[in-house]
Amino acid sequence: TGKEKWPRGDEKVWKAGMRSLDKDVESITKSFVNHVQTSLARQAHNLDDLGAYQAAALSVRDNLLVNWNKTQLQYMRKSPKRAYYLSLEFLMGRTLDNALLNLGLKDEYKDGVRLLGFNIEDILEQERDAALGNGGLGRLAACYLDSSASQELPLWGYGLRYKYGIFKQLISPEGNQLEAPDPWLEHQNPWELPRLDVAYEVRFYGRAERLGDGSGRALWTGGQEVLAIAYDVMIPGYNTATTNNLRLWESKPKRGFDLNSFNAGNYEGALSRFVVLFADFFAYRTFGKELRLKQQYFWTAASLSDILRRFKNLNKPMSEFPEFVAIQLNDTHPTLAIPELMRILIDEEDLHWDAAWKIVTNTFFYTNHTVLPEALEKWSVPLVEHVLPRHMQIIYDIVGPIYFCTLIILHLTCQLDRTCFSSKASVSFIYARLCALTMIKTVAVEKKFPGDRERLARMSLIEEGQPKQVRMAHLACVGSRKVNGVAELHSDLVRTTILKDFVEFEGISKFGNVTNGITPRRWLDQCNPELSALITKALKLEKSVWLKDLTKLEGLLPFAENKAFRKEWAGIKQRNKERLAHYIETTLGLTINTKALFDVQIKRLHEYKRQTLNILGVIHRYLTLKNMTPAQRKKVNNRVVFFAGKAAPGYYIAKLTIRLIVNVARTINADPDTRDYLTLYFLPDYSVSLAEVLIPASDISQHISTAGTEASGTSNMKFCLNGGLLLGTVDGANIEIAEEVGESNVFFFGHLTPAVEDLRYQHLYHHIPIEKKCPALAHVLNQVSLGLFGDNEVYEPLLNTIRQGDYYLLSDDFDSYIAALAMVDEAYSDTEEWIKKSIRTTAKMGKFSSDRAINEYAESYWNIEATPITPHS
Ligand code: B1N
Repeated sequence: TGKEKWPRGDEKVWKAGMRSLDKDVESITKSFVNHVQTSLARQAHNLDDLGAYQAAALSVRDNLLVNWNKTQLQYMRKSPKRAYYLSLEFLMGRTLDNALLNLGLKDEYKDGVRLLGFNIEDILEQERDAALGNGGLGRLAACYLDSSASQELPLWGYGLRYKYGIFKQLISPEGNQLEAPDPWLEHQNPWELPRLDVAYEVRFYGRAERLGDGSGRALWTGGQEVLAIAYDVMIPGYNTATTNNLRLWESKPKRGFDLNSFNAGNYEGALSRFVVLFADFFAYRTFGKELRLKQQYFWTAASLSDILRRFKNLNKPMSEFPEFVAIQLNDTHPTLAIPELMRILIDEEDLHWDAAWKIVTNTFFYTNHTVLPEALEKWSVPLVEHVLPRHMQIIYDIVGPIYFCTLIILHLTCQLDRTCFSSKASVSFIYARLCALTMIKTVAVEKKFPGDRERLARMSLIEEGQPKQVRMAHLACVGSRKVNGVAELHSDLVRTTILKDFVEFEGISKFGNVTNGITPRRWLDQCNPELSALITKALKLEKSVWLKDLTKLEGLLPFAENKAFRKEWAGIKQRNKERLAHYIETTLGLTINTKALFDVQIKRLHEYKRQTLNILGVIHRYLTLKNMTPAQRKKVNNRVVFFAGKAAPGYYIAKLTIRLIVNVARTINADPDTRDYLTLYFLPDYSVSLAEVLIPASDISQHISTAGTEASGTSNMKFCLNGGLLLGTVDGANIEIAEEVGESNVFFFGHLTPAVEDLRYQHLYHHIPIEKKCPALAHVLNQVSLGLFGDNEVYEPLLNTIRQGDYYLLSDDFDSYIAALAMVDEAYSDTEEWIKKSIRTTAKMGKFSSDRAINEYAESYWNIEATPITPHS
C-alpha cells in the first residue's frame, strides 16, 4: 500500500502516551512539580534554589528530548549527508538559559517558577559551567553546535566525557595561581543522556602483523581493550525544532575489575587510570603524554565505529561513504582518525589501499588553529608504535613512498629504517605500490621537484631526530579533502609557512579560509538582554529574524545619529557596568568605580597574547599619574582595568605575569593619589559565565598579540558585538573586524606581520639596549626591578624575556601601544562621538555570526544541506 506500518502495538495508544512540548505556564509548573516530587523526591517545604534549578532543568530536558527524538528519527528516515565535528574540547558553559531561549520558553518559565515562589535569575545562577576545554578552540566548537542546530544542519559533535573540567583557578595572597580540580559531575548532570547500550571496544598496545600477501593488510591482536560508552547531550537550535546531538565518550574497562588492584585498595587503578579524563590539556604534564595519546585514539576510534555503524545501516557500498559522511578535524587532535579509518577499511573491510585512501581523503577536513611552531602536535614514533602499532605501520605506508624515493632516487646509502621496513612483507608491499605508481601523489613529490632533498625532508610526515616524531599537521593535511585556517591572515600564514610545500604540491584550491564566528544567541541576546531588546525595538523586526540573520544589525547605523537612541544605548552600557560591579562586590567583596572607562583583557595567559604589554602599560599610566599635580589628574579619564585568564600550571612566565598583575593592583588600588583615576583588578577563575558578565560591560577590550601569532581570536568579536571598542594589533580576526566596522572605530597599533621576522632577527644579532630603544619601557621595567610592587627580584625572569631576545616584540610595540591608549582616552572624552562608534561597531558585526561560518563549512567544505524537522514525524 506504500503506507508505513506502525512499529508495534496500537498506534493510537502510543501517540496518546507521548509527551508533547510545553507551551504554557500551566504545563510548565505541572512538569516542574512532577519532577520535584518524583525525580528529586522532594517537596515544596524542602526545595532550595539548587533543587529548583534541577527540577527546571529536568523539565526543560523533557522538552528538548521531544525535539531530539523527532530530529534523530527524521535524519534516519531522510538519510541526508551528515557532518561530524570531532573536537577534544567543548566549552559549553551553562545550558539552562540557552535551552529556554532556543525553545522560546523563557518568559513562560520565568512566570512559572515565580508562581512556585522562585526567581528565575537565582535558579539560573545555580548551574555550574560545563568547562570541557581550555579557551577559544573549545568555545568555537560550542558556538558551532549552536549554529548548526539553528541552521537545521545535520551535524553531530563528538568529544570526551571528562571527569574533570579545566582546573579552578585560585589566587594566593602573594599573587600565585593555584589550581584546584573541577569535579563538574559531582551533582547529577541533567543535560546528558547515558546511552549504556551504545558501546564500542577500543584496543591499545598489542602486536600488529602484516599478512605478507602484498595486500598491505595486517592483524592487530593482544594488548588492552577498553569500552567506550556514549553520553548524549542535546543541542537545541534557536527557534527551530532541530535538536542535534553531542556524543561524549566515557571509558570503561572491558572485563570488570582488576581484582588484584581492587583488593589492594587501589580503586582508581582497578578501573584503570584511563577512566580519569581531564579537560585540562596541561594535566598531561602530570599524567603523561601516553594518556593524551590514548585519549585521542579512544575518542576517534569510538567516534568512527559509531559513524560507520550508522553508515552501514544505509546499505550503501563503502565507496559511497564520503557522499554520506563529512568529518571535520578540530585541529590535529583527532588526526588519528585518518590512519584509523584506513585500518578499518583495509584490515576489516578488505578494501585495497588505493580505494581506502580515496575514501579517507574525501571524508576528512582539517582546520588549523595555530601556526606557532611550539604548539604544532608531534608524537614520538616509539610511543605511537607502542600504543598503536598498527597505526604506526599505516602512517609509514602513507609516507613510505616518499622515503623510498628519497633514498633510491637521491642515491643515498641505504639506511632503510628498521621500524619502517621491518619485514619483507612491508618492503614488498610498498614496492608493489611504487611499481604500480598508485600512490602517485607521494611519488610525484620527487618527480615534480627532482633532487629537492630538503623539500622532501620538510614535507615528510616523520621528523628526523631523537626520537623521530610524527608531524600531525602534515598527516592531517595529506589525509584531508580540504584544509582551512580560522581568519584571512591566519589562513594565508598556513598557506605560506607551515603548509607551504603542500600548497605548491597539491595546488592552492585545497587550502581555504573560514573566518571564525560566535553565536549571537549567547553572546548578545542572553548576555546582554537589554541591548538585545533595544535592537529589536530599533530594527522593528522580530528578534528571531535578526538573531538568525545578523547582517540585519546594519539597520542600526542611522540610529547613531539619533540622540535619544544614543542615550538609551549608553544607559544600557552603564547598567551592564553596574551589573558587573555588583557581581564583583558579591563574589569578591570589592567595590568598583562604575563611573570610569572599563578596559578589559580576558583570555588565556600566554606570552604571545602579551598581557605583559598591558600590565606594563598600566604601570606607565600609574607613573605618569603620580608625576601629575592633583589639578592635572582631574583632567584624566578614569579607568578601571580588568584582567582575567588562566595560565597553564607549568607555564612559569605566564604565572609570573599573573603575580605581577595582582601585586601592581594591590599597590595602585591602595594609592590615595591615583586610585580615583586608575584601578586594576585580576578576576580569578575566568570562565564562560564570567565572560558573559564582563563583555557587555566593557568600553574597550585589548587583543594585542604580536602580529601573526593569534590565529583569529573570538572574544574580540564578542566585545564588538556588544558595542565595546577594540584596541588591538593588526592580527587575526581584528583585521576583518576593522574592515567591517571601519578603521576609525578600531584602535590599531604595532608592527605588522611581515616586519616580525626582521625585528626578531635584529633582537638577536643587532641588539640595541632597551634604554636606548624604548626609554619609556626601560623606565617601567626598572621600577618593577627596584621593587615598587614588592617582591624584589621575583619578576626578573619575566622582565628579562623583554630585555633579552624579546621574542614577542614588546620593546618594538610599546611606544605605539601607549600612543594608542592615549587615543582611546581622547576619543572617550568625546562622549557622544564614542557612543556613535559603539553603535556603528555593533551594527557592522553581522559577518561574525557563527551561522555564517557554519554555512560556509556546510556549503564549501562538507556539502551538507539544511534538513528541516517537520512537525508530523
Ligand atoms: O583557537 C581559536 C582562535 O580564535 C585562537 O586565536 C587560537 O589561539 C585558538 C592545543 C589549542 N589555537 N590552538 C589552540 C587549544 C588546545 C590545545 O591542546 C591548541 N587553540 C587555539 C579558535 O579558532
